[in-house]
Amino acid sequence: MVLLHHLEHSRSHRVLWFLEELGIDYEIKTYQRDPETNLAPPELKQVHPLGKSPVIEDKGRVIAETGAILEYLSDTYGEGRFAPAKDSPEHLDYLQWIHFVEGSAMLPFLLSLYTSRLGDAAAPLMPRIMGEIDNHLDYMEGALEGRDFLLGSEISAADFNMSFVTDIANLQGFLAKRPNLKGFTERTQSRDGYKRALEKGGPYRFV
Ligand SMILES: N[C@@H](CCC(=O)N[C@@H](CS)C(=O)NCC(=O)O)C(=O)O
Repeated sequence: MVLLHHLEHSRSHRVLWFLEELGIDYEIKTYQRDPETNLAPPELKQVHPLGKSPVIEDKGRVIAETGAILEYLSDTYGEGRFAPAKDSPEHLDYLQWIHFVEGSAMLPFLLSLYTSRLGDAAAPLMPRIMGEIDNHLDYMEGALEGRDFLLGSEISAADFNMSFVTDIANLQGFLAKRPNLKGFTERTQSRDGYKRALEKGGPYRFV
């Protein structure tokens, strides 16, 4: 059975949500963040050397990285529901979106988070960082023109991965002038599985 090592208030929410929508049996082990540092507890390093979440265990393997976890779960348990067929033209789009999330879109948000701790000293960096946040969000906004999800009318594992970026962008006020991304956020957050994941994994607040 799949075991999810779930850290509160984290990217792990999207894996929990995906497990809910897959409808498979799974176990969840929840970890609390350190109240002062906000870091994961040291026990997570016993699961995977990076000590981060999400991590899953299944069939004797430990799997880290949300994109890889979602691809693995989709391939193993999705029965074709959450990914286009490997020989279809959409599959390459799917791969690009899955990898775009952590490989590209998250970087400017992380830079913003870390440099904000420098106070005024971060000011010279902010125009470039904010420019890159806009660059990535504008690309996503354009991709969602006329479609409900990244690949069209059907939700795919790429959308689950993307939800962490759109949830953060929404919380930070970046979606007010981006109606396609705002709509995407409303569609993802209103799904029953998303809500069940919040009930099972605890509140989800990006800090
Ligand atoms: N690229 C990884 C990022 C994993 C990651 O940074 N997880 C954060 C949660 S949002 C974490 O565990 N942070 C706690 C820490 O660094 O101590 C993924 O997509 O899974």
